[in-house]
Amino acid sequence: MTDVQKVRTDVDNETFWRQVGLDIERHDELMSVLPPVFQSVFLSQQNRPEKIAYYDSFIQDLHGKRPKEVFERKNNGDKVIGAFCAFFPEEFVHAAGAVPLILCGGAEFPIADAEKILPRNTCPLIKSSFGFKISNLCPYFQSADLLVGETTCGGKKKMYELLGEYVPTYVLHLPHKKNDDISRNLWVEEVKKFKGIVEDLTGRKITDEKLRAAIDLANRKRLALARVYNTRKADPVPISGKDVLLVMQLALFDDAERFVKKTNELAEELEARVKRGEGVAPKGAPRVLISGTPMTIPNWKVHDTIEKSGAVVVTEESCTGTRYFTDLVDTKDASSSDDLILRMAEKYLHINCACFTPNEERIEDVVRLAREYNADGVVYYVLQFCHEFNTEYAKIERALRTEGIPVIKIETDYSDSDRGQLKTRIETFVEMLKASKARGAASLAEEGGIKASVSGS
Ligand code: BJ8
Repeated sequence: MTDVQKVRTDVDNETFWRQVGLDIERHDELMSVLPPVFQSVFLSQQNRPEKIAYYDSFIQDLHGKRPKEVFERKNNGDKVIGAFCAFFPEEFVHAAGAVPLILCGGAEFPIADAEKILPRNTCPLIKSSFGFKISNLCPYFQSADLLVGETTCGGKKKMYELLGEYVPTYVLHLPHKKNDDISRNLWVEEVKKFKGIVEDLTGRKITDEKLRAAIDLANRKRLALARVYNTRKADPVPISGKDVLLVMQLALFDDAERFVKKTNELAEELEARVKRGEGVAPKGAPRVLISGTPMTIPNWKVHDTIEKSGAVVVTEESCTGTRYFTDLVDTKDASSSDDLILRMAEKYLHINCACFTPNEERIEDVVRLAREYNADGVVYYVLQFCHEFNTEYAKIERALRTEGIPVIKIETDYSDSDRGQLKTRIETFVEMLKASKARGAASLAEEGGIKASVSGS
């Protein structure tokens, strides 16, 4: 980058946004919606952990401080690589001293622009992501030197072709059958190739030493998130599902080292709360697992509706949840660069995206997580027009019903038009969970009474 192209970051936000080419008027309109929503969804909650303040302040200056940091890195010669999926091998990006960002759109605002090019009956995540770029509404998007897509669902694949007309875009070839050797080898080769692409873009060699350090960093991020999630197994739950969703969403934007530090601090506070029996919802409140498509900023409506109905979200089987952090890259005994890449490729192939066939591991995972987190019910969340996750529901529903775990499917988009309907359906579901918990408690008490009278007679 030449001096002429440098973006000044020691300026007010509006000056910064002008420099990076945002459509200021529309951007103002977009950002004006955020504070009241954030107030109603997050700040109105009672008894939040203190350490959540870091994530609040990140959101409150979402398009200011962090994008400026990213442009500062660009000014210093580092590249920025944006992606849209949990399959993005961020380790290579860290190892090359570049900045990884996940750029999935979670807002309704740019969708009308996207629909001038993309079919209306496309998943909102795809339309919103594309819309943010073509409408110049996102400073993170403006920073990207390369975008990385992947061959997961059909809608994304075709959108990436169009996105490539605006920003250089590389599409990772992800096979759709994970349990055969041909697919596995293809993916290993693709991951290897991607390493070369990052090296070419950055002009920096990814040595084994740098790659090991980057793997360690990404693993520490996953472990910090797992630590937070682990505290949610307690009853009462020490943190709301909304707050954890916020943490997850920022894992995709923040500086990785800082994020690890802040998230471990949060986990420490939550662990202390669990020891004291302190929670954000009353002990015994219905516990909900959300399973399905990812939720990116500012897509908070399902968590918000569930928690305002008197239940608490205790985990998310999602790429903005457990699918993002569950597996680590195991570098033990890896003796060569090829070995490290193989371990990385294997870790990523364990992500149970509905684009795979068959995908039995995901079905088993949902049941396992429901048990582990002691969930009373599952909300299966599908973004409209996502055929992969929508179709997979049939098998998940069957597995959950066999286990006696109630489930409801919510298919929605980013608009607020179905808020009322959503609220009614979720409230009914939560009432049903409450009633079934009350019945369970009554029959336990009755059983206890019988046992006491038998032993007393
Ligand atoms: S690994 S879940 S992040 S693809 S919701 S765009 S699948 S039509 S987001 Fe995903 Fe990677 Fe899979 Fe995870 Fe398509 Fe479905 Fe939309 Fe989706």
